[in-house]
Formats: sequence, structure tokens, C-alpha cells
Amino acid sequence: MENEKKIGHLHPLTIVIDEITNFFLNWGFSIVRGPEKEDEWHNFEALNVPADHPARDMQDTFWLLPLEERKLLRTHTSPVQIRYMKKNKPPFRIISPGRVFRNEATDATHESQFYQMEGLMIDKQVTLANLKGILEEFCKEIFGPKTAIRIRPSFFPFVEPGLEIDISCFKCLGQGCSLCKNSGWIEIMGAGMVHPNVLKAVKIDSNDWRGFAFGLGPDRIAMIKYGLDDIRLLYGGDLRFNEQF
Ligand code: 2U9
Repeated sequence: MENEKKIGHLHPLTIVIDEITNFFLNWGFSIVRGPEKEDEWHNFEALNVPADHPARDMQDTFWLLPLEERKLLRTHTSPVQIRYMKKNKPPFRIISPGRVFRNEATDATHESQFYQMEGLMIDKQVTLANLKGILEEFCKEIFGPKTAIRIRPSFFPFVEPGLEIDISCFKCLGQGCSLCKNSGWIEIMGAGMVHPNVLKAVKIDSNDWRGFAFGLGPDRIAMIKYGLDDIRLLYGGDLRFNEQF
């Protein structure tokens, strides 16, 4: 209609990030933010990522000029939590939504710039059972009350043990379809108990304190939730796409 005013609305990524953030705010977490330009200590060293780890290669990390300064674009939002832990005393419950950068070729499922949200809970008596409980509630909130979760062992240098969390496929309900690659399960996030070396790096005594951490990609969650087959749709700025959410 000629006189109809078009009003703006939220981008699908904003919708997903708000939903995830609100869940954790309701569970007593606070939002923390930090710089996108980082140094090696906060991005790798403090997170127990060894000097010879492939993630530190020129190929995977955007190193900033001049190279001698050894500054980089953060490859995850974990340095935000490292900075917070250095400045504050436990206990804490924090989440860190933000943009991260990886030096890799772009395709349907990879962008060199995407979003990440990590969470961290440090207290005296935090266990894997707490982690499982909260992530199960989280998955039900985001993907519907019938969602089941499955936990598999995995590895990340900053946690021990490391875990991978899958949700039951909401599309085929376990029958097998293209979304879950006929497995009935969809990989949704990584998690684990914070590695003692990470606590040591920020001078928190791991005899007194322990905690869990998790990491997820809002882009991936938006793609799964809305059935998108190409991450680049999220960054194309095409209003015909954006207006569908
Ligand atoms: C601190 C200590 C530990 C955060 C974690 C993961 C496992 C994980 C991926 C999810 C999708 C990265 O965006 S992604 O590609 N992340 O699987 N992240 S545990 O662990 C932390 C964080 C901060 C101080």
C-alpha cells in the first residue's frame, strides 16, 4: 500500500541472541563484554592452549599488524571471562555474547566473523550435574519442552572433562532426516568443567573453587532453529530474507 509505513524489526540473529541471553539472565547470570582486539595471553595462554596448538597458526587466527606486537582478533569470547576473573572474586555466573573471528575460507557453514556466547559458573560446589541440569533446561527453552539432550565426551584445552551436547531432533523426532543427518541428534554446544590450569592463570585456588563452562554459536542455533542452509544469509542484508522472522 502506498501510504503504509514500513517499520523495522529485529534481525534473526538478534532474536536468537536475546532469547539465549534472557534464559541465562533468569538463572542469575550477568552479561560481560570485552575487546575484540586481544593479546596472546588472554586469547590462548590463560586458556591452556599450548604454543604449538594449530589454532595459533597464521592460517586460523587473524593476526594484526604490526606482527611484532602479537595482537589478534579474538577467536572466541573466552578472553572476556579471563579478564573478568582477574578483576573479580568468585563466586560468579557470567555469559559473554559477542563477535569472534577465524581466518578460514567462507562457505555455507563457515563465516570468518560470527557470534559466540560462552557461559561460566564458578562456585564452591559446582558439579557436572549442575551443568547438565541447566543445559537441559536451556535446550527445552530454546527448542521446545519435548527436547531431550545427550552428552558425549569431547576435548577442549580449557576444560576437563570436555563434553559435546546434542539435542533430540525436533524435525523428525528421532526418525532420521537431513537436519540430524539421519542420527536423530543435533550437535548444539560444547562444555565442560573449567581446567585447573585456567583457574591457576587467573589466580583462583582450584582447591577452593570449581566451575563449569560452555560455548555455543548463535549463528548455528539460528540456522538449526529456522532451517537455514547457508550462514551467509544472516549477513547478506537482504530485507526479503530479514523480514521473514
Ligand atoms: C573459560 C574457561 C572455559 C568455553 C567452552 C566450548 C566448550 C565449545 C564452541 C561452541 C561452538 C566454540 O562457537 S563455537 O565454534 N565452544 O565447544 N566452549 S567449553 O569454555 C571456557 C570458557 C571460558 C574461562
